[in-house]
Amino acid sequence: MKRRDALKTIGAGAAGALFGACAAEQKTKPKTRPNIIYIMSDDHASHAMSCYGSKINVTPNLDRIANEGIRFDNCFCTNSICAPSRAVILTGKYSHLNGVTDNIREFDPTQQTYTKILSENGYQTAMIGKWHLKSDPVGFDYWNILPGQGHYYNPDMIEMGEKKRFEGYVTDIVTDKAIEFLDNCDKEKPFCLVYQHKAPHRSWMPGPKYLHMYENEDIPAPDDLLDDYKGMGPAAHEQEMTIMNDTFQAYDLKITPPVGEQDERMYNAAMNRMTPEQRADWDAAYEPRNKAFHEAKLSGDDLARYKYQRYIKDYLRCIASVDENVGRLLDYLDETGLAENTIVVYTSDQGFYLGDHGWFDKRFMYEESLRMPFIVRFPGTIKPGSVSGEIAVNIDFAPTFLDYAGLPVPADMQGRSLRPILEGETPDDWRDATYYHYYEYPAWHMVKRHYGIRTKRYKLMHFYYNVDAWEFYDLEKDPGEHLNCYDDPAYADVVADLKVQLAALREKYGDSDELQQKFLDEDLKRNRNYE
Ligand code: SGN
Ligand code: CA
Repeated sequence: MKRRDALKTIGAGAAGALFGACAAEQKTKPKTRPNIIYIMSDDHASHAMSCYGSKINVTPNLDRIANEGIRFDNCFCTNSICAPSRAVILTGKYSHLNGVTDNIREFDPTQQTYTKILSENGYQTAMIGKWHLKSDPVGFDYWNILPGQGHYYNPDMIEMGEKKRFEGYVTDIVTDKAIEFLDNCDKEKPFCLVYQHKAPHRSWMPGPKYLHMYENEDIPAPDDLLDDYKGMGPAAHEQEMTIMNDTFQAYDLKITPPVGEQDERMYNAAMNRMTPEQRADWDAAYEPRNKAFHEAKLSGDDLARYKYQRYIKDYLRCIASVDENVGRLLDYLDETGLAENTIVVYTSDQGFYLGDHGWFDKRFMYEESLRMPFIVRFPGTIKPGSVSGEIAVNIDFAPTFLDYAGLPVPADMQGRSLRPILEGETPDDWRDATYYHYYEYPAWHMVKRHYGIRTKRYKLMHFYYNVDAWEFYDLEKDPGEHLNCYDDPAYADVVADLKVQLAALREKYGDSDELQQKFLDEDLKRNRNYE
């Protein structure tokens, strides 16, 4: 007999006794619902994590999560940019439905989010670190956020509406606050902690401990660092995100003096936050490098290779702090015994270019920025060392957390719980393709508006607005996406089939030409202020 039927037959009095027994059991074993710690960094590409086979750095603490849990090799975002990805994750819905298509639109805080649902159902919820959704966080019992993009040194934080400045390095401070929350939370109730780093976002300012890391080393560069985009479409040619031409010399690469008014202003704004001691340590690291640079008088490809080194070393130094601090949090969970009943996730809001195609930044549906790192640990439930190649999407995160909290997934969330995959059983009807749509153009880096489909093997994209260009890549033969085969007759059938699948996905998720035109019209009317 099912439990529900048993309750019917034994009558109200007996049922009351049964529930009483449950309550008594609850007292001795109060917490069966798991805690959730959602760790997200900003712009951390999976090819800069050793558990994903990085050729350029090691991340021993992040690797602990993957080794003791599961690593997803095909986790993708739906719109590779910061605020949009965060809005998708909170709502479980695509940008065209949650309203945050770009970094300019504000998140409507009245809409449903998974943390609101958890909070309404007995979870203590907290949001600490980078938020970036303009409106104040809602659905969190406690929040303490970095305003906007946040600062690396001596950051301001807004704690439940009150702004304060903290001395130190942002990654350390955000972790201190996360651990403080864990220390102070009610041990009788489950919690969901959303702990989000600013690093390694531009302008890649390393913390004091890592200023000299990689000093006398050369970091391997990707083969296509000097890409000429010959086999690619117009959008790849017309972007503004090459390390060579689109980084600011002082602000990004720390090569002084600044070049131009904007570089000077942004560099000074970042540097002027430092204390004299922090500044002295910084100068001791960068001044000798800059002296050598000016003496070397590099140009052409040599200059591009040099700029890559300056860029990637600072990016990786920022990641070293993230890795160290996540390790500190994992140690805390071990020491307090919390590790056992806590789901720990590590991801990034999107991927990033690490000199691939000569680029930094993200936005494109090409692999490096489409892919998100996604690793999850839940002792006793997820088999250590698991790896999944299934297509996971950031719309799935909210349903997954609700599922583990024992709550129904609202029908209007568009993702699906990853729980069966986490536990080693992929449902037969799991998706075999994902849909993508990027909107922020014209804007920083000038990546044209586009949407597309990615299956396990192929990718088809359509760039629109001031261009009408299709690109198709066979990822098995061309994983680096250098040869657009859209017009290759050998792929005509595959392309035709992908177009049908793409139309079906647009329909399924409620996207359309009319809707994208509506967003475009609104965007063009707005006085754009890039953020
Ligand atoms: C800033 C950066 C851009 C970056 C956007 C969005 N410029 O505007 O390079 O693309 O953030 O990044 S900066 O010179 O001000 O650093 S996102 O991760 O927030 O989407
Ligand atoms: Ca980001």
